Amino acid sequence: MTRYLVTSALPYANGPIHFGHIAGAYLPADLYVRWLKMTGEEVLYVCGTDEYGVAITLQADQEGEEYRDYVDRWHQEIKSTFDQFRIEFDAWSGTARCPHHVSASQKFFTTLLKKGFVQEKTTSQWYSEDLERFLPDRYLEGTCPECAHPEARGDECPKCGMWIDASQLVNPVCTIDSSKPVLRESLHWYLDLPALKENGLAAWYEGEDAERPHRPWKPNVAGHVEAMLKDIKERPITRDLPWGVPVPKDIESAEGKVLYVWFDAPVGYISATMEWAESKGEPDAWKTWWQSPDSRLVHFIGKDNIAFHAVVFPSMLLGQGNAWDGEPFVLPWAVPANEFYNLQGKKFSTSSGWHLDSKAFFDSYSADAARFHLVMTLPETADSEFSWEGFQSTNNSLLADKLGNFASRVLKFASKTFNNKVPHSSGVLDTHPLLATADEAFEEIGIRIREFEFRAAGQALMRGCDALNTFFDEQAPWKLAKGDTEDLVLCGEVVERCIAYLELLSRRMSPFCPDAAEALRKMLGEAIGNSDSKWGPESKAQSPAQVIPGATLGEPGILFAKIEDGALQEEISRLEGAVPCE
Ligand code: B3M
Ligand code: ZN
Repeated sequence: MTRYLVTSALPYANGPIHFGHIAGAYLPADLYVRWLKMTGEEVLYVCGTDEYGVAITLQADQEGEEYRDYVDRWHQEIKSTFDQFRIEFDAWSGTARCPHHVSASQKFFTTLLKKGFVQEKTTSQWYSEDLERFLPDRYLEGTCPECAHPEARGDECPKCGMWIDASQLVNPVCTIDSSKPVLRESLHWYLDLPALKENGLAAWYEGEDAERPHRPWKPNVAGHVEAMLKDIKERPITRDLPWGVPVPKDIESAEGKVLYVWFDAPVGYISATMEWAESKGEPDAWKTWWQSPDSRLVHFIGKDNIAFHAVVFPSMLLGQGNAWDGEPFVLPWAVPANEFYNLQGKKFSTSSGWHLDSKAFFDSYSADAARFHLVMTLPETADSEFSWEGFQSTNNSLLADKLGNFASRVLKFASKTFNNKVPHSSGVLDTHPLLATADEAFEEIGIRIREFEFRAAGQALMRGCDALNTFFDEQAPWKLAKGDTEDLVLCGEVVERCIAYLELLSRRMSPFCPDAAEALRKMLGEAIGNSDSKWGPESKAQSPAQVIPGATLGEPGILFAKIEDGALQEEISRLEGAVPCE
C-alpha cells in the first residue's frame, strides 16, 4: 500500500519563521498532508529544527548566548508559530535534541566511508591568526569564483546560487573582525558525488531506474539538478567547529571536527522518524516509512534547498546500500520546491522590520484567512508576494463573499423557513447542471493537490462556491417560500441540496481553512450525523453526503469576518515605517 512520507525543510533554530517560510515549505506540505489523510491515505509528516552548524554559532555568538540555550529558545518559538498557522506535524524534533540523531548521522558517515564514497583529504582552510581558529565558510565573505559577485558568502553565492568551495573564494575577509585570513592545512572528509552519480544517482534522477520518481520534476528542480549533475564535484562534509555532530571518535584525527550541517540535517528527517516510532512503542516502525519500496518520500522546500534535497541527500541515501538491515532507503519521490515569497515587493527581513509579526497578526486575523491567502498566492512557478490589499481582497471577496456568504444564506434561510431543520428531498435536483459544476470543481481540488498545484486547488474550491451561489440565486428559494404548495416543496428540495453541499464543502475546505471547516460542521448540527473527524475516504468525499432529513441544524454564524479598509490602512502605514532591504 502506498504510503506518503512528507517532510518540510528543517528550519534553522536561529530566528523566527515568517510568512515567506510558511508559504515556501510548510503550508503547501500541511495542505497536502491534510488532504491525503482526509482521503484515507497513510501519511507521516516529519519536521523539526535544524540546530547545528555555523548558522547557529554565528547568531548565538553575536547574541552572547550558549548554543544549547539558544537553539532551545528558538525551537519553542518556531513551534508556536507553526501552531498559530495550524501546521501540524506527526513527528516534530530537532537535530540537537533528538536522541537518535548523533548515532544516525554518524552511521551515515561511517557507512559511506566504508563503501568508499567518502574520502579523506588534507586541504587548505581559511585560518584567522588573530582569533587562532579555522574560519568556517559562513564566517567568510568574498568574491564569487563563478560569477564575480563581490558579496558572496563562503558557502554559497546569493547571486548565482553556486555552492562554493570556500578555499576558492576570491579576496576573503573574516566576518567577525574583518581581518584577512590565511590558508592552512586541515584534514577533512569529502563526499564522492561523482562516484555516487555513477552508482545510481543519475539513473534515479533520469528515471532509468524503474518508475520511482514522480514526473515531471518541477522546472526549478530540473534546472538546478541537471546543471549540477553535468559538472559534479566532491564536496567536503566535515568542518572545524565546536558545535555539531562529532566525526565518529574511532576515526583517526577526528578530534575537533564535526559533520557539516547539511550532512546531518537531512538525516534529521530520519532520526525524527525514529524518535516518533519509539514514542509509539514500535521502535522499528521508522523502517516501514524509510525502507519500504512503496513509500513515497516528498520533500517540501524552498528553491535555495534544491541541491541538497535533489542531489546530496539522495546520494547519501543510496550510498547506504543495505547497511541498515532490511531494504535500502527510499529516494525522494517528489521535490515540490517553491520559489521565494516576498512582502509588498521586497524580501522579508525581520531585522529591518520588513515583516509581519505573527503575534500581532494573529491577534487580528485568523489562521484560515492567512492560510487561504498564502495558498492563492503561493510562489509555485515564480516569486510572488504578500500584500495587505491582496490579503483583504482574498478574505473579503473570496472567503467571506463566496464561501461564508453561501453558508450563511443557506443556514439563515433554513432556520427561518424550515424551523432550523433539514427539509425532505425527493432527489429531483440531484442532477442539476450547476450542482454537477460544483461536483466537478470540488473533484478537481484533489487532482490538483496531488499534482502539487495548490493555487489551482484553491481556485477550484472557489469555482465550486460560485456554482453553489448561482444555484441558490437561480432557484430563489425565498420566492418559492411565498408560493403555492408545489413551490414550497421545491423550496425544501433546494435547501436540502444546499445543506448537503455545505457538508461536502466543509470537508473540501478543511485542508485550506481547518478552523472554519470545523465551525461550519458545528453549524450543520445533527444534519451530518456522527461522521468521524477524518471525514472518510475520498470515495465518500466525492459524493455529497446525505444529510439527515428532519435533523436539527446548529446555530448559523459568520465563518469569515470582513477586513475593513481602516484596519488595512493601519497595517500598511505600520510597514511603511520600516526600511526594507533591497
Ligand atoms: N535549515 C536551510 C533552511 O532553513 C536548512 C534546511 C535543512 S533541511 C534538511 O532554509
Ligand atoms: Zn556567484
